[in-house]
This record gives sequence, C-alpha cells and structure tokens, in this order.
Amino acid sequence: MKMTFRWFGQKSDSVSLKQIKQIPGMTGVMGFLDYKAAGEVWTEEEIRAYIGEVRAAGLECEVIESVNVHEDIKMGLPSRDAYIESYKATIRNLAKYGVKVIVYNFMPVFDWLRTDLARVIPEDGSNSLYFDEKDLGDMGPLDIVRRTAEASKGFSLPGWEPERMAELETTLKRYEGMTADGLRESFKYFLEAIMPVCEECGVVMACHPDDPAWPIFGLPRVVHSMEDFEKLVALHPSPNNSICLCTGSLGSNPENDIPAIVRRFGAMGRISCLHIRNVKHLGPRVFRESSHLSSDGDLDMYEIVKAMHDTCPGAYVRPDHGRTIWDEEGRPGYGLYDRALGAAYLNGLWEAIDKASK
Ligand code: DNO
Repeated sequence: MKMTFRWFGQKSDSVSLKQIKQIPGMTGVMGFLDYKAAGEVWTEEEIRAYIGEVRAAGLECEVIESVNVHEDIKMGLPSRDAYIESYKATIRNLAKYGVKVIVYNFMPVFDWLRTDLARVIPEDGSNSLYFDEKDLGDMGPLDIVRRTAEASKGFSLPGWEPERMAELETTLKRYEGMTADGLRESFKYFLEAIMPVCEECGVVMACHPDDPAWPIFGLPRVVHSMEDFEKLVALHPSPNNSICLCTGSLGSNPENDIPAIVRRFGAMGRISCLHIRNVKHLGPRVFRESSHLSSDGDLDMYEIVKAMHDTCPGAYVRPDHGRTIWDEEGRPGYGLYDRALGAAYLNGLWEAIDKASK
C-alpha cells in the first residue's frame, strides 16, 4: 500500500505540503491541476512546476487525478478525435515527469454530486457531504450547480470547474437520447485510442466510479457496480485499463459488496489505486459521509483493507473525503484533520492485517 493524499496545489489548497508530509506513513500526493478545463493539454511546464514543488517537500507524485475527459468524447461526436489527441499529449507529458497512474471518470456532465456540502452530524457537531435524491428532484441540474458553487467556500471543487458548468444547459440537451450502451461504445473508442500510448509510456489509467452509484438527471452512467466493472475491463484487455476503486462512491449503493469487488478486480490485476472512505445510509438514496472508522458508517473498512492486502497490496491509496471537524476552514470534503485521521486509521488496519498474515 502506498499511502497518499490529494493535493490541489499551493494556490488552491488550505492544506500545505509540509502538513501532508508530517502525516505518518505519507509517501506522496495524488496531484491535480484544478484550473485545467476538460480537453486542454496539461503542458510540461505546468506539470514540472507542480511536481517539482511536491518533490521539494519530500513527497512523490506518481498519481494524477481528474484529467477530465471532454464531453464530446463521451458523446461520441466527430470532434472527439482532436480531444483524444490532446488527451494523449497529456498522458505523454505526465509520464515524462514520473506519473504512473491517471485517475479519470466517464460520467456524463457531472462528476460526484451531493445535495448538501456541510450537513451537520447531530451526534458531534461536525459536518460532512450529504446526498438526498428527493432534494435533487426539487432542485434540477442548474439549481444544484448554483447551490454547490455557493457552498464551496470559494474553493473550486474537483469535477465542478466553472468552465464545464457554464455550458450546462446546452450540454444536457446534447445528451438527450444517449443510452448506457451508447456511452459504453464511446468509452471503448476512447480506450482503444489511448491504450497504445499508455502502454508505450508506462501509464495506467484508473477509472473512478460514478458517484452516487446510479444514473442521475436521466443521464446514463456505466461505472457503478460489479457488472459495470466487468464490462469496463472487457472494453480493453490491457492491464493499463484499470480501476480507481472508490469505496464511498460504490458504497452509496448498499447493494455493492465492496470487499468482493476489491477481491475480484484486485486478483485480476485491474485495481491500481483506491480512494477509501466510509458512508452512512440514512434511507433509500439518502446518505452522508462519515469518519473512516467502520463503526461510524456502513462499510467494513477491515474487510476492504484485507481484500486489498490479499489481492492488490501494491496499489496507491488515499483517505478520501473527510468530515469538517475541529472548526477547520477548508474545502468541503478535503480538509486536513479528518483525512489525516483516516490515513492513520488505514495505516493501523494495514499494520495489523499485514502482521497477522505472517
Ligand atoms: C471526488 C473525487 C473525484 C475524482 C474524479 C476522478 O471528490 O474523488 O472528483 O477525483 O472523479 O476523475
């Protein structure tokens, strides 16, 4: 297990590299250039500057997140080829600076989605990200974008880049009639185009699951269950076509058996990284994010880490979203304190599981 931490860059993160470095067991960051619009090439200069800073702090940057796929690629439009060429250029540029894994997703229009970014947890006064499907019905896509932007405390949120959201209405219209199979066809086309480049430069693509784990606003989604992952790995046989196993995204649907999913795709060599966090279900399609501890939520962290230890022990891990605790001022889900607690807890589980296995 290589323990890492998401870092948004000096200008956009409330957490410093020094703080990250001081978390026990931290080997590096999962990096992100939060100002890049989908379809833009990540230039060598930008990558060099970001990774240089990370390395100067004594941390590695072998994983990059959210190299977003342009909507035209997902929609399968003729203009996709130019965007795919840009994507290939970004892969090559990242590889030159030692990046080994790229996390991306194939969700139409929206990345992760919540209906409240700071729902107070009555038991202890902390707050966390929250989702209630019925609020979505009342709000509609444009309202949710406005509300999310307003609640983001001035931080840009990954997947909610303003340029993407600006054209929302038009984009939603263009998706009309798109089916899950159609989306999968576009996905296959994309993978077939980029896999040779990934193989040539030693970069593994890690697809992040849909969050929440079901279609929203009538848009198809194709990465949120065991069956979906079976289809995803079958889209391209290369081991460079892998999964970023996000326990909280998959775990939003209580029917997903996360340890079983880790075992299945870990054993196939198709899990290159994991985002680990816990969720608490409060009703059908209503959940909030809890602390990482198993007993605080509905996921069994011990079984998840054990499955990882048994099948994909070399994967990169990061504690995923945390609650906002101790009056921290930070990006929703991405403060320092609760994620650092999460990392310490995961390291503890790992040590116990590892020693018991010997
Ligand atoms: C949410 C994150 C996602 C993830 C992207 C990858 O907080 O886990 O934004 O990084 O889906 O493309």
